[in-house]
Amino acid sequence: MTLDQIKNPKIKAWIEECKAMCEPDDVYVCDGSKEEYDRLMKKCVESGLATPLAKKPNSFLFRSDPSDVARVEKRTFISSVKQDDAGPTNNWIDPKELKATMKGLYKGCMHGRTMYVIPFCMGPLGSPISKCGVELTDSEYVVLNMDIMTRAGEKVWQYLDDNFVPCLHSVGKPLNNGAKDNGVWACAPVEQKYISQFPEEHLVWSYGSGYGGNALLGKKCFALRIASVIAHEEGWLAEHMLILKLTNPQGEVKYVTGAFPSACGKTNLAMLIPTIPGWKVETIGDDIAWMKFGEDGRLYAINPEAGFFGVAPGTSAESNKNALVSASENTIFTNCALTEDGDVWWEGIGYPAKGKLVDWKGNTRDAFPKDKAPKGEEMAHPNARFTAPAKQCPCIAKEWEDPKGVPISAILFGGRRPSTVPLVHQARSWNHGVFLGSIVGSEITAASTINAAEVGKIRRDPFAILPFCGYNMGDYFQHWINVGASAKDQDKLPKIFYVNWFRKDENNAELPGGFMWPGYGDNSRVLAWIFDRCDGKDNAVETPIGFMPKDGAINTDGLADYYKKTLPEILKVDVEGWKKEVKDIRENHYPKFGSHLPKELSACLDDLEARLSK
Ligand code: GTP
Ligand code: SPV
Ligand code: MN
Repeated sequence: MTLDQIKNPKIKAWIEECKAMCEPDDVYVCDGSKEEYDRLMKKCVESGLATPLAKKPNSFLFRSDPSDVARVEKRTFISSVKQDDAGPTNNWIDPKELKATMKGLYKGCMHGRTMYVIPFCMGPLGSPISKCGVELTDSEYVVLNMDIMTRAGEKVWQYLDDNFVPCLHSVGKPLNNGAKDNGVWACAPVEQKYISQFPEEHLVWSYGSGYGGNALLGKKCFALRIASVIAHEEGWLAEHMLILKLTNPQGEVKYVTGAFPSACGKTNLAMLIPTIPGWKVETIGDDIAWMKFGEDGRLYAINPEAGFFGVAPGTSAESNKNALVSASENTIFTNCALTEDGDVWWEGIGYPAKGKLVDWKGNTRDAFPKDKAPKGEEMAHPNARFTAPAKQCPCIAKEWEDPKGVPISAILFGGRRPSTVPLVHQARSWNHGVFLGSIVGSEITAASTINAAEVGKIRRDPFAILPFCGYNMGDYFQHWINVGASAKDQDKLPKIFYVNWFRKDENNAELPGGFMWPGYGDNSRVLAWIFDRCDGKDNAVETPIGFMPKDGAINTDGLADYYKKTLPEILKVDVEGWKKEVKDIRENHYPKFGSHLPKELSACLDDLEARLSK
């Protein structure tokens, strides 16, 4: 198809307008075929940007620029007409001003490049919950990744209508006077990067970055920032959540979603291999969930994506075998290290590298004697990623593309909290669950900052959606409360839990990585408790913070002795720690939301404080 053949006048006019502004050498409408994928990948290989991997069929390694290795939250904007609508947690610029600035940057920015038109659908084709968009980009890397991460190409046109979400992207590096990239990753300097959402128009403009969520605009920009706005308008939920299918030894099934901040374990939990016999976990999605009530009054979730853009470091046969298998062919690797025999390597892959490696910056270095490199000298960037088709996942659930979605029984919140927050506790009610979501905090990871010095500091990341909420976070809290209240049958609402796999005791040398809980496959022990809670099983005690496992209710069969010893510690209420938590929420967190903070949440905070003082 050519630009002239696009039937929808609104889509065509928008593309023409962007073309006139960006001035590409040519415009190419993507059909999403394998032939097209191979051709564009060949172009990347020939230019020196991509390296084919001898050890992995149809797989390629890209290295980005050191200034372009993760999302850039400081350069991400919610450009609503009123600043109050962006709220206290988002960067805001007046849309008129931001558009003027960005138009200046976009003017002629695609010189020497092709503008690719990518029609794409978020969610299974034909699902009533799915939504379509069109991304315009001057990056072949983006086209290739979007091809894996979304349903893209010819087949999408029949679902595209005037409600499409327009997504404009440029790497921000025009090639004037015959200049070439020469295999160097194209992007603009940090101060020129803009990842902009215009919520009233359901519009995305991204400039200057070619990496991940900054550039694959179907993902965080559309499926979270814009979709959260649409969900607010329409009464549903667009969330930074994995979706998993959990089957107990009796063959009974429950579906669970979980919101953990970036690089805090969603992909791992979604693909977990249980260490307790008889239980099974299968994957529906690993990063984003769209949830709507079904006719039967239950909340149904779909995964709007078609692939995984997963964190590579830490992924090993032991920690996440299913992710490794998913990424064993037809995969794009970004910022991993390259081995002499044509494979990828990263810290925590589970075996030491041999001989020489080309690190993520392109330098050839001797492998470190151990699996781990000193901080700052990693062979793979800490936010190195694999882009793999979801259908290649060995544990993908058969219903993962079911257009009606899957009914959710439990919603988990979590993050990296080295102290205070126990392994698991359950909310007393929906609104108490919204309270737990609103206070989520976590250590900052390399996925959310390009500034290594910030990694490890704790920040509040409500609902794990802090960088992805397209409107005022206080109104978002209220929306969650309203969604609960709107349920036809309150008993059918999912139960809400707060989990923490990341408690630490640095003084205990026995503990690998200092973690008091083994995590990964052993998280199935907690999932099993949650499963039974959803059935109302008598396996809990009430505490000041919510319901927690009764003595012996967490299965510890086969757990190493040192974890059996730390378990009581991570299953008790740290009253002093929680009192500090209350103080911090009261003084530093909740005041940010001013009059937008729902009264139900201040009531939960008062209630928690009173219970802790009893
Ligand atoms: P995004 O894609 O950025 O949204 O990340 P994510 O939430 O999907 O995180 P992911 O599952 O990719 O995990 C990120 C890092 O955390 C990896 O290095 C994992 O090895 C590590 N990790 C995941 N689960 C656990 C766990 O249960 N315990 C510990 N200690 N580490 C974990
Ligand atoms: C995250 O940071 O939460 C990711 C990676 O899932 S990115 O797509 O780059 O946002
Ligand atoms: Mn994510």
